[in-house]
Amino acid sequence: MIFRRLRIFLTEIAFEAMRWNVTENKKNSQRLNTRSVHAGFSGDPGTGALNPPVFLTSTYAQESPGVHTGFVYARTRNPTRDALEAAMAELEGGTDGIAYGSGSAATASIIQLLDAGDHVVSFDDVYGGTRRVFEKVFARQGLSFSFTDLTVPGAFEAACRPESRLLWIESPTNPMLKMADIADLSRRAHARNMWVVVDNTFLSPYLQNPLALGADLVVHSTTKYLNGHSDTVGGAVVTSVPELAESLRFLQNSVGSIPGPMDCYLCHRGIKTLAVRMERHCSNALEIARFLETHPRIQRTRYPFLKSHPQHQLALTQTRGGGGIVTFEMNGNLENARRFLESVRIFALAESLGGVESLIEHPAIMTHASVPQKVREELGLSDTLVRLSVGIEDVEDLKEDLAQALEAAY
Ligand code: P1T
Repeated sequence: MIFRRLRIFLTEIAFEAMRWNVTENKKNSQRLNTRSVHAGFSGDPGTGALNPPVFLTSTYAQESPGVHTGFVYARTRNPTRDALEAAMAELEGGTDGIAYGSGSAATASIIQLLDAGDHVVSFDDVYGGTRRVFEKVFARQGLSFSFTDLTVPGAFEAACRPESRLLWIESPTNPMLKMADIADLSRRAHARNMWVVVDNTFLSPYLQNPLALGADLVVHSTTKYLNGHSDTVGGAVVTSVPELAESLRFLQNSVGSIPGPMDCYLCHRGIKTLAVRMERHCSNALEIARFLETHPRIQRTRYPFLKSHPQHQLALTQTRGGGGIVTFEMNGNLENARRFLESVRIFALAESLGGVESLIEHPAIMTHASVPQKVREELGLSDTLVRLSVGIEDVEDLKEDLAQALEAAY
């Protein structure tokens, strides 16, 4: 009996030591590359293992009813998930990270913080699935949503109502890469007692930290750059507001939209190379954007670090890089776009983004098919709009691939 209690006590100390190390790392304010490698786990105190163990368990034995190690049931807590959540919090500069089974589950969880009757102001050009869950799921439950172009001065105020509680920003947006001034909008939303959420999926914490700019919640589809290898689906929310963290933890446990331990491990492993991957994504994407911008078959190329981007100056001050996504409109019609997308050899024609391999997709038919056609037209999601997720391959190979597919498309 005494040994078992001692074991429980030692386990608690070990996990506290792990957390303490994480806090110390944060205090040291290490630089981004170092933080990506070490965030969330500083070695297993028992064995010295460098990587977090994968705890494949649904439950934990208790010494006596209510006497336990702090781990009771795996929906509520799992040490492998704890490590990923600590990493996310550290990278985004928040106090609390909460992990989910998908980015969509993370999005839904934030909306579940609201009450029937509340109103959300959202950027108009968000991921198709985000608009879908707002309009097709939560609107049925008494919440209302307004979609507005946050790049237009005064558009935010015009969309607000007395019952507005939340501002939803995606920056850059999916797929048009519009950018919102997070610091300015956060000030204006806070003046109206609204919470500010930023979906930071497209840039990752390596390139943009919304909490430092004034946002209250940052949300990620970790499926993308954080994992980086296209082998898990996951999501995360980070905040420094205790009240929001507590409510999100309660929801995570009550609704149960958690990731499994193996997926947490894989995502955390991916994060270790986030910094080097993002550097290559950015340099490859910028070069491809410049190549497309001068290509005779391309009408318009969008990339935040091109001088022609409407919010280029904002991109330079708000972010540390343009990211890996490039969107462009081709000349011609849907048939040309189809032939182009069928002709690529290195780029894979697939939904998703942020993995090491380059992907290409047609937003109107694929990722944003759930957006009503009228709205797609208003946003510019035309039949000839193409989105690239530029991977980390040799950029010359990627340019050659796009060039030959453009040749084949007409
Ligand atoms: O796919 P999931 O992990 O559930 O994440 C949803 C999501 C949330 N936010 C943004 C900005 C996203 O781009 C996504 C998912 N997007 C795609 C699958 C896509 O191809 O655009």
